[in-house]
Amino acid sequence: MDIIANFIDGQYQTPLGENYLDNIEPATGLVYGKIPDSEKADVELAVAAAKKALPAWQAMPLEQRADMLSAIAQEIEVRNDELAMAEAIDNGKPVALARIVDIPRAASNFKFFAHACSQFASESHAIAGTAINYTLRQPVGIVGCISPWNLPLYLFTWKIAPALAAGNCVIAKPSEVTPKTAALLGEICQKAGLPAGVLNILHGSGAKVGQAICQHQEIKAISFTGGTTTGAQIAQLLAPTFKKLSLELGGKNPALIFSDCDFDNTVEQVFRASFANQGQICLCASRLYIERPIYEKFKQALVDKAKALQPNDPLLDDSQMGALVSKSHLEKVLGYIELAKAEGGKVLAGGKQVNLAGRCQNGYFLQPTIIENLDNQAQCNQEEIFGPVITLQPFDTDEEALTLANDSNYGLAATIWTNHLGRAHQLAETLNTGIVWINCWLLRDLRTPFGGMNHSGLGREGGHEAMRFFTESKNVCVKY
Ligand code: TXE
Repeated sequence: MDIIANFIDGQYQTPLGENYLDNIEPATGLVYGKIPDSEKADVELAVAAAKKALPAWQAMPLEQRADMLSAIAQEIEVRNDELAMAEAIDNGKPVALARIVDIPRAASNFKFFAHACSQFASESHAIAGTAINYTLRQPVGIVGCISPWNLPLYLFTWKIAPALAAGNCVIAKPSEVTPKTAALLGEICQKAGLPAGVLNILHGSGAKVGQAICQHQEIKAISFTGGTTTGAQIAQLLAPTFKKLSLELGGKNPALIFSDCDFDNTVEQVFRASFANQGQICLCASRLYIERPIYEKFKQALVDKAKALQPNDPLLDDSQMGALVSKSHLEKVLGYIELAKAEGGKVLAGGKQVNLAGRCQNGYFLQPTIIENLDNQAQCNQEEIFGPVITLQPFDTDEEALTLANDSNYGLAATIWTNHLGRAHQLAETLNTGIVWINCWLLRDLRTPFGGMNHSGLGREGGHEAMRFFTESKNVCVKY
């Protein structure tokens, strides 16, 4: 049995209440570990450690702080295979995907912000002949980072790295569904020489330890990625405290596919955008709008590919589609497929749970699923399913495509597939999403603003946006 501990003050520590939650392997449905069911008292310990560490961390020369973040990145790279295997066991994602995407990206997050902190600058504003203003950007202090289960180490480090780079001490909580790689990050920080208390990692449920982190008076900012409903709860909880809050929430992302697209490449890329990580990425395409002249051909190409993609044991090197993260999540996604049928949808491919033989016979596997014939207002076109399920709709004009795409409460990411330059730029300008990809998907430059509008969140992560979030700006005005 794999028993995880909290990482507080540079040491692994058992939860004060000695309570644990089960950790289940999605590919087998079996309990394979225990994780701390931490509570308020554990948060107090972590905050005390962070408070003690804060003055020295803030006073540390920038170059030395950057070197430590680089050392963490290097150690993640050294342990790539081990971390990828841990991620695949914990999350159900294909180990090959974790090896080339999740873990390298976690290392890049630390590498990127090790450099970003040395490039981060603030402004000055002169009042000619009278005065000069300069802006100081100072660390917030102790901050909380709360992350979800879909890209466990990748999203955990996407928050922690800029928070540390900006000179904060961090109390971080990974999802209780996928805690394993976050737990290993403690060892990595020890090896890299990160001072005790600078990063503290607490495990447990959102309702208990997550909420206690949000409510702690000495934690001055919360960076959260997860469901929209949870985001709304946290926003409500924090409103009277005026804490800084960054929310990266769900999406219901449109893909606009035009007749003049590069057909084969678009099929390939849109398929990946739909089903990568079993469709459990907030950026995945889920509503596909296809221009009528190529609708049937494009649909058929997607259906053929979906039928050829079989979920398999994620620990096998050649597995391209693993298990959904949990039984309850699988049931939720299956529920949406039933709802789609009830709403008049036609299932063109997939739609069923897959029972594999052998060790994975009780795993949470689902066929890649394609549905057509649903109205844009159908629940399955308006609510985030967060699984390997996409819907298809034809359109006739650019205006119609835009109207359909923008007809959503969410506003995270959109993709446009066309060779018409003017159309692509014009649509990019008018789509109500925080991110637009043209003829590509998930091509990431860590300097760019990352996040969504409306129900997809509040604020932006990435590059200097993240450094600004994790600092307080103070203007100093000097009269001549
Ligand atoms: O998210 P939760 P879950 C979406 C997706 C998915 C849904 C639920 O639709 O089906 O969210 O996923 C912690 N105070 N996304 O259940 O519950 C929790 O412990 C403080 C989109 O994982 O929002 C975990 O660490 N913390 C998404 C984190 O919040 C709380 C990626 C996320 O949990 C808390 C994943 C509380 N009251 C899911 N309640 C994306 N956009 O990337 C929970 N938590």
